[in-house]
Amino acid sequence: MFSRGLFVTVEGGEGVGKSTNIDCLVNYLVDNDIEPVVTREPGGTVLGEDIRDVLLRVDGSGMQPMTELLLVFAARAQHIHEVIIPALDEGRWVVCDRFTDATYAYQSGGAGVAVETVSRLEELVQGSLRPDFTLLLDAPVVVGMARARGRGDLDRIERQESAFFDRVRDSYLQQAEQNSARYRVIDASVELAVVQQQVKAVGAELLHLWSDRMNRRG
Ligand code: T5A
Repeated sequence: MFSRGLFVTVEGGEGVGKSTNIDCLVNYLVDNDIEPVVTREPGGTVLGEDIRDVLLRVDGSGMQPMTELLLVFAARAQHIHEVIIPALDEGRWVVCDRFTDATYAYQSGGAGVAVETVSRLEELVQGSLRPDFTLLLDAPVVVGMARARGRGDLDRIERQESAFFDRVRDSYLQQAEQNSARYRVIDASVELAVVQQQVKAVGAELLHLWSDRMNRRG
């Protein structure tokens, strides 16, 4: 367990600032001599990025929630095998923009797939792999969607109705409450400089966690 690297995921609704704050976190880590593998879901591999295109393109295909769920896990299976496990096995940190908590939030919370169905696929595809630490960037849906719209055209998932994103947010907050040891929640609706101060504090906490692990390894 302790020879393994650290698996950090960053979650949140649409446009809350995951990409922006992952950059901030990664810069902080690099300044402190940690060079993480930075990746994302859906995606992170050639095949996974192709699946991402299928998932997000606006083509009126009427994709079913179960189809979406299986595509997300297909991309994840490849990502785990090609990128995440090899990096963790080398003792490296992995910082991943979304992981399976997003599936619970979007496919289950948002689209209504049973939680048990997601959890069966999670066992099947991931075995015992779970994030060590998850940062949830939380903001009201109107705030995130305004930022997402400000950035350009909305993709297929971003075009869901706002009640869908309310359910996504509720699911994330519930997951954070149920897994409070692993989660840190940051209010991402405030000024970016204030958010980033807290992101750096999370970075410092991660470095402590890592150094404790290293010390226990001896
Ligand atoms: N999905 C994913 C599933 O349905 N199931 C799954 O299992 C998985 C893994 C793509 C989609 O896939 C779905 C969920 C998604 O719909 P994505 O690309 O990670 O996933 O999702 P997005 O939320 O669309 O990611 P974005 O890159 O679009 O948004 P970010 O990264 O949250 O936001 P960011 O950093 O690009 O910021 C958006 C804008 O806001 C500004 C930024 O400068 C930028 O312009 N901003 C702020 N402005 C003011 N104040 C702040 N505090 C700000 N923070 C950022």
